[in-house]
Amino acid sequence: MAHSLLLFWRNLVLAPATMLHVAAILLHCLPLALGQYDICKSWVTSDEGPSWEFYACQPKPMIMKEYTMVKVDPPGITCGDPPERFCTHENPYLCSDECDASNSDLAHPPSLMFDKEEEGLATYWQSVTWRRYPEPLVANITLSWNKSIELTDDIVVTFEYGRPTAMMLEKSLDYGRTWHPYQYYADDCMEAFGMPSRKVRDLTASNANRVVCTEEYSRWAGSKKEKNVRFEVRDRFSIFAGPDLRKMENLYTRMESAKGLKDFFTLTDLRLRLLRPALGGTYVQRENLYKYFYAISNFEVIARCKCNLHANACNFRDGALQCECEHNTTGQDCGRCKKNFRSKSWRSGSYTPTPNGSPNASPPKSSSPLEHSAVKVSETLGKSVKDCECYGHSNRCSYIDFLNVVTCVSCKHSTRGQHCQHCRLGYYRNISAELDDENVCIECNCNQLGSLHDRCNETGYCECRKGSISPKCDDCLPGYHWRQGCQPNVCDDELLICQNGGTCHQGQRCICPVGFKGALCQDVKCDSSHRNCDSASGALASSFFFLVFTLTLSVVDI
Ligand SMILES: *[C@@H]1O[C@H](CO)[C@@H](O)[C@H](O)[C@H]1NC(C)=O
Ligand SMILES: *[C@@H]1O[C@H](CO)[C@@H](O)[C@H](O)[C@H]1NC(C)=O
Ligand SMILES: *[C@@H]1O[C@H](CO)[C@@H](O)[C@H](O)[C@H]1NC(C)=O
Ligand SMILES: *[C@@H]1O[C@H](CO)[C@@H](O)[C@H](O)[C@H]1NC(C)=O
Ligand SMILES: *[C@@H]1O[C@H](CO)[C@@H](O)[C@H](O)[C@H]1NC(C)=O
Ligand SMILES: [Ca+2]
Repeated sequence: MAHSLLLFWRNLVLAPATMLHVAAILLHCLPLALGQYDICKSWVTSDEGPSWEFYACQPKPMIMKEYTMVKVDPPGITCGDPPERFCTHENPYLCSDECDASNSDLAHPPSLMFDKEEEGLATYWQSVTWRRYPEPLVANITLSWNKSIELTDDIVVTFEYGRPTAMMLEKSLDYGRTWHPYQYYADDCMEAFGMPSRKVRDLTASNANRVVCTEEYSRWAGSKKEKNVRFEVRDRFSIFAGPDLRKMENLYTRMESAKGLKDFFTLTDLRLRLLRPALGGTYVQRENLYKYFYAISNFEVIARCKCNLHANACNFRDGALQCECEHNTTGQDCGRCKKNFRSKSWRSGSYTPTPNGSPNASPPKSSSPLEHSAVKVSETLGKSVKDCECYGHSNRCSYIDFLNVVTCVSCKHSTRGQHCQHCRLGYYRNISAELDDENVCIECNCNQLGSLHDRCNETGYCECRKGSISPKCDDCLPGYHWRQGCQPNVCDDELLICQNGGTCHQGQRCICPVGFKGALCQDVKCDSSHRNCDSASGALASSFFFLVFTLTLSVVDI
């Protein structure tokens, strides 16, 4: 068998001298074919004794219609309530068929899209007829798995009584919160969606995840002959894996480097938007609307649970599909490290290197209390690690395992960054100095009172508070004076002039002559020796207004 051969070869590598006492036990009795990624680990014996060997792994494809929740919109779109007659394009004047939701023999509920089809007897969901023409007859069929799944084969929707002349497939990656077009279908793509018609099998490596409109599944061919509408997963796979999908490792390698490609086949929900039913000809016959409706007998979705290459089994538990996670990972998609494992170090398993990939298991938490940040794995003298380039501002590097990078630690001379190549906050780059110069970073020196914070831009300019100006924000704009930062002037020589002979002191206040007060010395001061000054000034003011009033009146008179 393939798996025993492979294990034999592994042991050969592990223990070339003593392979005679080799014993290999497979935990999972699945055939381990090259590049199938269907076992997570195996128990191997070598010179050092028996131990587990771990591999990247994924569950087998499943018939996903068995696990889906379905919702059909709008309410009342399913036929039979009230009971309704319908006919077919083949027999347009023999409208004796009936849909009746209250009679199990004549009902066509949504569940009939997902049952097992018995030979020769199709069971199907059916919509109401187009009795409200010309209002469009539209329906949404939404399939939800409450789990990320990865398509492994074509989606095939089987229509009885003719395929729609316009529809689209949408998908969601976030449990139905957002939706994205997946494929458009029409007998005339340009007319229905303003898109050119394409065939998926004409796509190439550079546009394998393009969303297209196709006319292949919408033309009228007699309702009995061509019933299926496809979302072509295999055609897209074969761009990389070759015809017959023999070189799946090429596809997997490609998915490893192009995340968009992998995500293209991943979804949590699907929505079929039926936009116009089969017409059976070019025009809608308004006098016989009983022959226009949708009927779907099967909705086939073959996919595997997305388990991030950390599980080879996926089971229906607690109302949802769940990955049976290995490699010390957990979660519905094995998207986290188990408790007591360093969760920051979680990584998806990878298909590469072929044939068995890398498990990228979650490493155990170190017992040292300093280690819980999961940052430092190894610390070495700068010169001894090839990638430890710090431009002379440090001679030590750390390896951050979850990012897989080497980074300088304790950068001196006010530098920071993976290679100490940036200036710390509050410093800016000295353009006349090289990166390895001690003077490469200059302090911003922003005036604390005049600036918003102590950071500056690349030319050393600080960000000033209202009223302050200059590179360090230590000067004031006209109309402001410095007093613990720039304050708006109370008086000046232009607009806020001190009156009645007062003088402006540093923009802060008017120094008023005896007998006057107010911010601009505009008021007469009243003291005990001027008893009547309030009423006097009051009288003065009223006579002034009287004067203005009479002047205005006389202007009006003229
Ligand atoms: C079908 O779903 C789309 C969004 O995907 C929505 O805009 C539209 O209103 C829905 N139609 C019906 C009939 O519910
Ligand atoms: C979806 O799955 C989660 C956990 O896997 C479960 O807690 C939740 O109840 C499920 N939601 C529905 C609507 O079934
Ligand atoms: C998971 O953790 C257990 C216990 O610490 C350890 O024995 C095992 O090797 C770990 N598995 C992997 C794949 O790291
Ligand atoms: C900028 O670098 C040059 C060259 O090392 C140095 O002479 C100069 O003093 C530096 N400027 C500041 C403001 O530190
Ligand atoms: C820095 O800020 C000053 C003042 O706002 C501006 O004139 C200068 O162009 C800025 N320099 C850069 C590199 O953004
Ligand atoms: Ca069926």
